[in-house]
Amino acid sequence: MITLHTFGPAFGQPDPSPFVMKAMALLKLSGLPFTTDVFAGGTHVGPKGKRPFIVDDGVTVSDSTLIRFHLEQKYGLDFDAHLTPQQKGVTWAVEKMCEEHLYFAAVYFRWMVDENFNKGPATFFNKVPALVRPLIRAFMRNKTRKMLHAQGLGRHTESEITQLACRDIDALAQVLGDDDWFGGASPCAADASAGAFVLASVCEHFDTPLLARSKSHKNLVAYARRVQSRFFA
Ligand SMILES: N[C@@H](CCC(=O)N[C@@H](CS)C(=O)NCC(=O)O)C(=O)O
Repeated sequence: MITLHTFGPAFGQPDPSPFVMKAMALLKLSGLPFTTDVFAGGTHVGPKGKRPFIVDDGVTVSDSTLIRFHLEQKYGLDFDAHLTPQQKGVTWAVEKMCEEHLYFAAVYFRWMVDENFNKGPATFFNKVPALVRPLIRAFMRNKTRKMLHAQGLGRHTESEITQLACRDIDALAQVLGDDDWFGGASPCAADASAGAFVLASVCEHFDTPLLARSKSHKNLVAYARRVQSRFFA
């Protein structure tokens, strides 16, 4: 049996982490039975210091893409079997744009904008004893600020980050076009990733430029609904 380690539902979505939502969607796509284990708090979130990770019959696999590879190898699956070589390349590029670029803009808007931080990530630490809670919140926010600076996006102004992130959202809408899925008529691996990121972008809990820009694309709004009902009903 596979156990997926998650953060648990938050902000009206299955998980605050798009990577966890991606892993959930991959597992749904695989058709394999799985259970979830929700993070109970503390500092140790997983073997690589990040979630998601799975434990599959005693084997631990950390990182959503490595989870994909594990499922494909161990269970003889190919999430992209119906794609042409060109589609495989394009959907991989779409997936990595979401994960290695759009993700950091989403982190910026949730963690660095006071209003969003206070009603969002700050609540992750609600179980921390009240006396040290403000310190832990400030420490984790500062850690995230340093991570964004090291990655590079955090060096830009908010309007520059907005410009870059909106270009990602537009690109998602342009590549999707009139198709139901990035995989065409049926979902592929990249739909687990892009689906999770589009869902996170249209999260109404946060006031972000990603929300406004996503809502300006009718096909992305319809796609988000499709993702919700296919993977997270
Ligand atoms: N490349 C990883 C990224 C996973 C990731 O960044 N997870 C974040 C949540 S979105 C995390 O666990 N952060 C905890 C931390 O950094 O302390 C994947 O694809 O799974």
